[in-house]
Amino acid sequence: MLNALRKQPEDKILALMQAYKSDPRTDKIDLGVGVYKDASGKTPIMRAIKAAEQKLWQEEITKSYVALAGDQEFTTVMSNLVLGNAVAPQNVAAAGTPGGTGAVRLAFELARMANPDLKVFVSDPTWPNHISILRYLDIETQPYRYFDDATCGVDFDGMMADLEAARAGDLVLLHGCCHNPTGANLNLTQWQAVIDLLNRTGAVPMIDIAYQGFGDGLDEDAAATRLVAANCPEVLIAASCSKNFGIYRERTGILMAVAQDAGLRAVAQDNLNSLNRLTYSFPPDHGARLVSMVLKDDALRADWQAELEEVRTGMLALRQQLADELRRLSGSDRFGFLAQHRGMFSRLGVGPDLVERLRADHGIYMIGDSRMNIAGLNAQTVPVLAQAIIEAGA
Ligand code: PLP
Ligand code: TYF
Repeated sequence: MLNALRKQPEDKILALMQAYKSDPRTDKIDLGVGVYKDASGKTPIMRAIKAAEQKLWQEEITKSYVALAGDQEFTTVMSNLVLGNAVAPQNVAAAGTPGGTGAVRLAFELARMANPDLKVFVSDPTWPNHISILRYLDIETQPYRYFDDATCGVDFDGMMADLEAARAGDLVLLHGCCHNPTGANLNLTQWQAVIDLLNRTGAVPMIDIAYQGFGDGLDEDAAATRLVAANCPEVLIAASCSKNFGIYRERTGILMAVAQDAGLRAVAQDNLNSLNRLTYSFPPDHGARLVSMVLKDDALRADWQAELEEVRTGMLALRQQLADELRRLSGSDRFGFLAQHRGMFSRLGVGPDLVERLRADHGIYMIGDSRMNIAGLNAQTVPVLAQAIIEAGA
């Protein structure tokens, strides 16, 4: 049987992570995989998470199964964190998942259970794993224009024109904030126009929010998701706790399905429970429990928010420094978009040859589409990167 298997296409981001690891140069710079790193290059365990973990170790008295949808407390605190009071809690079905990836997969499977002819509209470009999962599930995908190469901002007219083709029963996948891989985001006026279009066509929005707190702040980054949830009859929301709680390997995420009434919510909840059971029975609990403990304890929550804020403003400062440095070296403002982009990533907007020269000649690793992880920089390496970008011919 095993001899019938074929090698699978690799994930370019994870492949680059390996290539970086095996590069012997000591002055190499990793702007690849989307993991937050502090100025010393480490991915710290957040203080509040460490404190919650200690408390949990002391207080936890059983590791027995929890529930198919995971711990109720986790789903409650997370729907508060993401949705605020945008929708009535009795209309929200939710299930814990292994990471945001698990939630994305669950969302696609749920939508396909409802509509076997499902089509999913995805931004061009989007997180490559969206495409890989959709392809694996044999779900039709329809890219919509998103990134404007000329301005390195959003091609909003192109996006709206392409989304006109969406129909009832289709899903339109949107990044809640901090678009991966481009860093370019819609403003709230544009979000409202997308909502109007969705309501006119009957297509259902699906929001992937993996970087809440990395852009403009916790509430600011959730504002678009809340606007959609409050104004569309239905929405699927896949949220990840990997980045904003720094618990990548604990595999902590959630899928929420906002329904029009409690009856539809109950059916959605039953299907989410069932899909979890069919896939892995129970979602992981450790990370979810830490998140609940942090969000429910005033002191831990305040400390978490303070540390997250340091992470966020640190990345903003690096963006500004890089934009300033490139303005100085290039004598133009054509890299000004770097300071406008939000989140961990920016697409630099240069070709693959230049990306390859940065890697080969300077040991600077970014994804082939010129996505760079801003958190891979520090105040000392920003000028090195800026110089290399100009030297490489940008
Ligand atoms: N969605 C987006 C847009 C992402 O960038 C990521 C990256 O990690 C995820 C989902 C999933 O994250 P995880 O499964 O690690 O929680
Ligand atoms: O885009 C990134 O770099 C992060 C991490 O299959 C990641 O989202 C990358 C690929 C993948 C899972 C996570």
